[in-house]
Amino acid sequence: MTRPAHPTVLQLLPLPFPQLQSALEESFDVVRLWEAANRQETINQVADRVTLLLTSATTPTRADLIDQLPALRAICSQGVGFDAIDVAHAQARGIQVSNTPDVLNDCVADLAFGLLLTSARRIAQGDNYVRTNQWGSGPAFPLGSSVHHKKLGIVGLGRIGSAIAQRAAGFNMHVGYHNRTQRPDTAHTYFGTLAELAEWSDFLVVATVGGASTRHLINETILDALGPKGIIVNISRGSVIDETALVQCLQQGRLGGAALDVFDNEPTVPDALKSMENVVLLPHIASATTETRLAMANLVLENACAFAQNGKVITPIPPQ
Ligand code: NAP
Ligand code: 8YV
Repeated sequence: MTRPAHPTVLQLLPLPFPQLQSALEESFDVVRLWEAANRQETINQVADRVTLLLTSATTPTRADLIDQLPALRAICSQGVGFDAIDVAHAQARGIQVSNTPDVLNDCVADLAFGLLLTSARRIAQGDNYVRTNQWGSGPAFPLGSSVHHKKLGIVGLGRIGSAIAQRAAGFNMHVGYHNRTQRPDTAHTYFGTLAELAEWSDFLVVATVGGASTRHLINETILDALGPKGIIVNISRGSVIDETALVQCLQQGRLGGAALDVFDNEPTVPDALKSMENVVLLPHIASATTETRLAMANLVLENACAFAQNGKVITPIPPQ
């Protein structure tokens, strides 16, 4: 089969660096959908010739869009999570789907630790205390919790979870984890149920996948098992935690604190969470450094180019 010299790419959002966007446009016939005045009209005009779709982990890429593109052969996504993409639907049609695993592990793990330290050591509260001139005039700053030598539970000891465990070693922490399957390649303590892990943990970091299979995995029972001194950190997906239960447990003092990078209905964050001092909130920035986003975008481009050259993406998502 001969491949067109400049395959047509339907791009849902720009690559985050101008030089990479230019490189893409040198090798492909690019349809910049994010700029389209009428999105549906643009799709209709190019649908028959689009072989490649560029998207991201946080850009909905659903079956209804995929089905409008009869010539589509590959989807390249920026980011590792794929709960926003109908991967199984695409794969059933023989469409390859790639993501950007590994290049963001360290960055996301760094932020998970940043969140844990910010919550346990009250770093954001301390910053506010100084800025608002309470230091020296207001009430004494409350004591935090030590992080070193404590028990860290990791929900999802995968690529990112393992990078979090590495960092915990530097803090002399004890690491336990819960996956559906015990890993043969680690000495960290395995817990067959999430409730047992939460009961054991001082801090619980959520690093599992998003999507239907993990929706509300962290519910009231798990939060109660973590308890009034426990802190939950989430860098995975908001859907993994039942936000209503989280708010209730925090309001009733049944959970010590929460440090969250992700939410169920981004960018909407429940007002109740915004009003609590023992909650740290970030706008989904765990992979958002120049270095990491450059590595991710480069990998998207490499996947697109590999597909154009030899018909195969280089970091495919396994069959779903
Ligand atoms: P990964 O290597 O596939 O790891 C996922 C882990 O979750 C695996 O150890 C898996 O083990 C476990 N798991 C899956 N389903 C589970 C379940 N039902 N119960 C318990 N454990 C389960 O993925 P990764 O590269 O580390 O990425 C993890 C997630 O982080 C991504 O999917 C994404 O949602 C999120 N993420 C967020 C950001 C951000 O900006 N906040 C950035 C990057 C990634 P088993 O299969 O044995 O269960
Ligand atoms: C980004 C993410 O928000 O990789 C993921 O799963 O959630 C994040 O890295 C996103 O992919 C940015 O494009």
